[in-house]
Amino acid sequence: MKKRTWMCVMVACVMLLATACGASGDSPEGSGANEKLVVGFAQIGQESGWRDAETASIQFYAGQNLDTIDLKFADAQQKQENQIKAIKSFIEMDVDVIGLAPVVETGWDAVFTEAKDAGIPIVLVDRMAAVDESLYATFIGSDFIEEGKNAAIEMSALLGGSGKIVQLEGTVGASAANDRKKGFEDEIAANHPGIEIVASQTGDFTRAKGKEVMESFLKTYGNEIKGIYGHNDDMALGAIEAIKEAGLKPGSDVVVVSVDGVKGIFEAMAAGEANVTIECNPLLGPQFFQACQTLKDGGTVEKWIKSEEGIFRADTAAADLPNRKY
Ligand code: GYE
Repeated sequence: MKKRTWMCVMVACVMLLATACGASGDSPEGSGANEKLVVGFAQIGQESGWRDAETASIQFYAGQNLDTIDLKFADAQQKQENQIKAIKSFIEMDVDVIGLAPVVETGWDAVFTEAKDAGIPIVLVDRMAAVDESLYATFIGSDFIEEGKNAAIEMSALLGGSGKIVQLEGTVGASAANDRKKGFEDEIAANHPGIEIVASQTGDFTRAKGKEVMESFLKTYGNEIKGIYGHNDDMALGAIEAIKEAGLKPGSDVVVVSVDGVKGIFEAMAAGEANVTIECNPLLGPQFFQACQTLKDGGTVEKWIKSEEGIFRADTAAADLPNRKY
């Protein structure tokens, strides 16, 4: 071969190599610059209006940013084992970040360690996991103890400091249930001696179970019950149905305090059938993806990205309703 032909072959080879490097993202300088953020999200399920709003927020944000975000979404149908399976498959796919709303608090150490060993950060969304801080990057969500405490203060004020009440707890073992119970009960025990919690049972954060459990409470305690505290609005809405079917007036005969701030409870408050909701923000999509991007870029995020939330009462519910986003 002539010298010129050799030169051409060599130049071509170098160019090919350069293209190959660029395509695989191996070149140290350009690495990741044009790549999408690949995120796996292991959702709990569809137990409540709040959960649906959170899912919508995450999917909407990803849908608006299809050119930069690739979202792999899994619905675990309330089962921890399904969430663990989803996390394992995200690890296999080598996603950039894994998002998880842990259905229960415990039992995550092994799979979180697998993610850590694979170099994939975990972002906890809306519920906490009881693991060492080194096993997750950040928790984006609310202060459930504070929510429970506020619910207790509101309940006591509605009842003038005394009366028998019942509690509808969320999913057994969920951080949102554990802490909303603790915050509420600690505040009652410390500062509201006239309030007596006569019964407390899980309604699994669903409207149907909330109704069922309230029916059984009403059978046992009848009109002795002066208030119900629901760990979420959906269970409170179920309880409201049960109270009405028992011939009592929710909102007055039995006061209703719950957590979330979904539209349904604002409608109930505007109709005089519920009294207070402690807001818990489900619209976490934008914050979630921002944290994921920061982590992908090698930046650091706060260990707890706390939601800012309010307390809403029946007297302003009709005016508040048009402004509610979920
Ligand atoms: O309050 C409830 C939902 O984890 C904060 O889960 C969330 C809770 C929310 O099902 O409605």
